[in-house]
Amino acid sequence: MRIKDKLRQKIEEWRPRTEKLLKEYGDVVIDKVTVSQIIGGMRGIKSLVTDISYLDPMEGIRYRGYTLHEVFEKLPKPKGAEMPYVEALYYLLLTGDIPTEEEASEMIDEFNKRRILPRYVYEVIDSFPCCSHPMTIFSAAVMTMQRESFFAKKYHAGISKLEYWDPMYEDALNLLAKLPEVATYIFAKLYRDGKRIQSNPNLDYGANFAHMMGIAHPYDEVARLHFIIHADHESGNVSAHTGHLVASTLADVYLSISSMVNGLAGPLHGLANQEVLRWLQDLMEMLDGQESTEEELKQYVWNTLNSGQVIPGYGHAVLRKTDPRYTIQREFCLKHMPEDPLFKLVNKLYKVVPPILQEQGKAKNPWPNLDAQTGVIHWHYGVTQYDFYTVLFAIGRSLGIAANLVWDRALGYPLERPKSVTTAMLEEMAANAKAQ
Ligand code: HAX
Repeated sequence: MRIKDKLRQKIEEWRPRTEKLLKEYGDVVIDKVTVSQIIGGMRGIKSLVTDISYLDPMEGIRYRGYTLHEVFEKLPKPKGAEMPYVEALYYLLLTGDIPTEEEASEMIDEFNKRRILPRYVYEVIDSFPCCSHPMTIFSAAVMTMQRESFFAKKYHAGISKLEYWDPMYEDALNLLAKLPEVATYIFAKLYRDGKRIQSNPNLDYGANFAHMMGIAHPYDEVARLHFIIHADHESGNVSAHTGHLVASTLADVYLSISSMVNGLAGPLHGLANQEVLRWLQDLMEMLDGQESTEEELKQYVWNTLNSGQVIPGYGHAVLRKTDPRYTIQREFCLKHMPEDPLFKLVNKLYKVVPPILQEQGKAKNPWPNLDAQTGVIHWHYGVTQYDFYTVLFAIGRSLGIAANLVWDRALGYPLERPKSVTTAMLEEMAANAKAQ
């Protein structure tokens, strides 16, 4: 028998065992967790500590105890701007305090003096073969800079554990400051003329990103908005958890953030924002420029579900209400682009999709997550290359993960090492536990 045929046969024999475990023993408790939690991606198991953010299923995310609306209201903003400084958010994530104007400006200086990208990073980006995904290039560019790691050098020189956080702090700032330049050069290479727009040291993080993208106001507000709402979602989501997991081996910030970018690049996680746009574009094409009726939208949603696919931008592993990150973006759209056809379509879908997911009865959360709205805004401002959207997510998420990594080192969180069991062991443990 050919190897692959043999493997297929074994997989088909094995699947009913996993299905039976979930169906008949899902609620059985083994060592304080249920069989369905052991098999089902460790849902809800409390096994991580972070003080940077907390996700309540009904309320959504809080950064350092502040709701997103409070964060947007309280953080210092550039003169005349609607959205706060990204640097001020990083100050909050790192210290737990809302910065004064002076403290925010100190953080802006810290970012500013670390912006310059080593030449070899451009060369690495230049060397990627055509059709590489921007997230792949972004991850590689971050990893390329690992040779700069201050932590790695200090560790090899023999530093006290109590001081580990200090070089992590330096690495984190050094990397974060460079991400907009990395991302916008990837954008220029893949989708523009390949020429980079020089960074402007007089601009804040968000405004400089918009400037290097070559997009006018209010895209600077969009950049600040997006970097802030994507920054953190407590520690159990795949990207944050990956960053933490890799760092738990005492890997440096570059290795950890590059790994988290890879986790973010999966379609069930950060890549969902590009999937939403692809799905919406297919729908627009089908509508052929005509206004959609509610019936047509319902049919389109059902067709997606009946073909075995998920509705991108809907559902969540923790949230059980509309994601406040969706709501904040919706408020931005209502203010700045209420007549945008794509936004109007997303708004209509907000009414149509949840009842259908409820009727189907599978998704525990039928409400939209942040990815349902993100791409629509970038599309409106001319970034129609939807493969790029997750790179913006990655810049935002790096802020939260970097703050977590500094604190991971400060508090000396150990190497992660959960325990696995075999299917046969689980079957036996589940049967014994059920019999008691
Ligand atoms: N459309 C169709 N089916 C869905 C669904 C959706 N949007 N959301 C969940 N389901 C299905 C699941 O696929 C699962 O089906 P099976 O039992 O056949 O495996 C069932 O409902 C139960 O899933 P769940 O417990 O409600 O959700 P999970 O915690 O397993 O998964 C996901 C959470 C976000 C992955 C899921 O809701 C999903 O696939 N959504 C669409 C993709 C998406 O928008 N991802 C981005 C999420 C936010 C994020 O992390 N951004 O980065």
